[in-house]
Amino acid sequence: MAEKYVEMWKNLEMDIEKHNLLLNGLGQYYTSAVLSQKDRPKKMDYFDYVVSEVHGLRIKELNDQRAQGKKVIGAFCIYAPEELAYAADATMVGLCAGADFSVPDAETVLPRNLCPLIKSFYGFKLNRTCPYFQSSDLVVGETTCDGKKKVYELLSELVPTYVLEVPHKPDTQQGKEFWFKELEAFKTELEEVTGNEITAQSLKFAIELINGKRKALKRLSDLRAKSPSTISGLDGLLIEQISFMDDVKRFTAKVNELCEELEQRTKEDVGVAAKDAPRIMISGSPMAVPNWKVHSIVESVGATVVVEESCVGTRYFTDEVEPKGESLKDMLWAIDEKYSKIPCACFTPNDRRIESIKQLAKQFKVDGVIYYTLQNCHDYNVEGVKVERALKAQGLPMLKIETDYTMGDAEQIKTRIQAFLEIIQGKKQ
Ligand code: BJ8
Repeated sequence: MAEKYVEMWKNLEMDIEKHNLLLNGLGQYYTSAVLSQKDRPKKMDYFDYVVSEVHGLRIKELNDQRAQGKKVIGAFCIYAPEELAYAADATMVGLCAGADFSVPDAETVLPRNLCPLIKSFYGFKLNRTCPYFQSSDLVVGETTCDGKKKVYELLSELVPTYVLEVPHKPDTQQGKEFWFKELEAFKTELEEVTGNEITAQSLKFAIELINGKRKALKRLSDLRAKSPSTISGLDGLLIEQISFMDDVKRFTAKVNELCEELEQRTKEDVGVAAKDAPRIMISGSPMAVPNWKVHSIVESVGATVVVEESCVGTRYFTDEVEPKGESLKDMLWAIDEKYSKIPCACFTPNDRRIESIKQLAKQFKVDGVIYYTLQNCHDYNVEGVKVERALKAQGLPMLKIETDYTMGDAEQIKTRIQAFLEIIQGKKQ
């Protein structure tokens, strides 16, 4: 891919040499972790193609649109209301934040004992190897965890950054009213950046567009509740990751096509894992592309990941925006309602998340939960205590894994997962 796009990357002021190193590493990792899987659905071809062009053709599409005046808004969190961006005729994309590649660069500025996701995104902007960052006209941050909040101050020195203030008790009336004002302010900011007014009509269109994407992802997720698994957890995760980068309409259509194939597989009883393979839920910190470590390990030892209770997973698509009227205000309130339900561990209390985990465990008939925390992510780490208590009450085992983006602990994690699976097998017998 490199040759074809060098000019474009140069125009985006990327570090070409470093970026080549990144692409080579990613290509090899993708081949060994993803392409090597057996019996993948045919419709995964499209998603493999997207990944092969994720720094190429997709970036060209975005920049061709920019040349015609359309803006690109980069984001890191599912609290950034993408409906508003699309209503302003902009495109929202997820920014690079899931690789260790950029962490050493970040550590020349940031403290080392910080969440790898935060170090990763800051490093990607610093070392100019993320074409999504380089193509963004505006980056949207949010006051969720402290690490992110403070790093956005530094990030704003490198790229125009707008920070949404998120209420930390979003379920309260006060929280909802506060968030409504933030949504109005973000709407104004987007109108200024894009030069386009957000109208009731454009917002309605955007809500339907994004609801369509969430519906397709939910359809795919619900299919993963069937046994045997018709698609690997790793492929399921990959699609959830791609949802933040690809063209929304095309992506939605392709996910629905894949679902049709999986429905057929279910009818024919075709699976990618053994019928009695332990069914695992991964719950915790989000896994941005190319963070495939835990899924790969779990599935390499004979279990199957059936659901991700994560922002790259169910927290993103469980609820839709459901306006109760046609006015702009009605729709903004519907966005307010939907986003207030995202059970991020940054919020307090966060009982909605515990309830959601219990419900997912039932729906997906899971045998155990792997609680995944990125190092120094205090919110998810501490909340793990309550999650473990709730699962214990349901008789479900939980394994807590705290890790970063390096592969140094892969063998150790594998050993722990194997021991966890033995406990599950023992319980089953
Ligand atoms: S809504 S989970 S996407 S904030 S892992 S950076 S919390 S220290 S990413 Fe998140 Fe939005 Fe919440 Fe979801 Fe901080 Fe934890 Fe790192 Fe995190």
